[in-house]
Amino acid sequence: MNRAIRVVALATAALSLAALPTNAQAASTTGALMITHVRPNTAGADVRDGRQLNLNGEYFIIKNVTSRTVNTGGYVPDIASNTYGRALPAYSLPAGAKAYVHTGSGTNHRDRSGWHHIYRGYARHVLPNDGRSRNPDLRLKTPGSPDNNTSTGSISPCNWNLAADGTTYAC
Ligand SMILES: [Ca+2]
Ligand SMILES: [Ca+2]
Repeated sequence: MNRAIRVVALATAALSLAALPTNAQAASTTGALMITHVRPNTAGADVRDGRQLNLNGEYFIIKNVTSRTVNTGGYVPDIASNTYGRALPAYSLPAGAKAYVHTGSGTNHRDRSGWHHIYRGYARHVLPNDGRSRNPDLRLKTPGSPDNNTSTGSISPCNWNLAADGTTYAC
């Protein structure tokens, strides 16, 4: 490699390093699905006059990290502070694809931008805005795992501590 080419190569390497996210945490998984982001605190008021608002503005994002389609059915999001979590509905998430997992109701689908949307069908918010008492705040577990606040079956964790209004966090 001559000197000019070497300088260009080094500059390119520096640029790609600068473009990397700077979060101290990094999303991780030991399974087929990984939680990459979370928005625990829906934008605006969560409840007004006893009505739960903007339920689908509360969500977490999962990614299929494999090279094959994965059925999300049965995976257990354990929020680590109770034991009434609902397993994910059946949905075919293509290889490498990402899905918003919304708290409220809707029809599971892929949008025009290529993002997938999965709905849990709750009538209230379920991700704690204040997760300071737990770490992690959310664990994704393999199908059939217990929703019991332990790490049994856990493949991917996410932690956010105190979530600001309408803010998305990297896991
Ligand atoms: Ca919440
Ligand atoms: Ca809010």
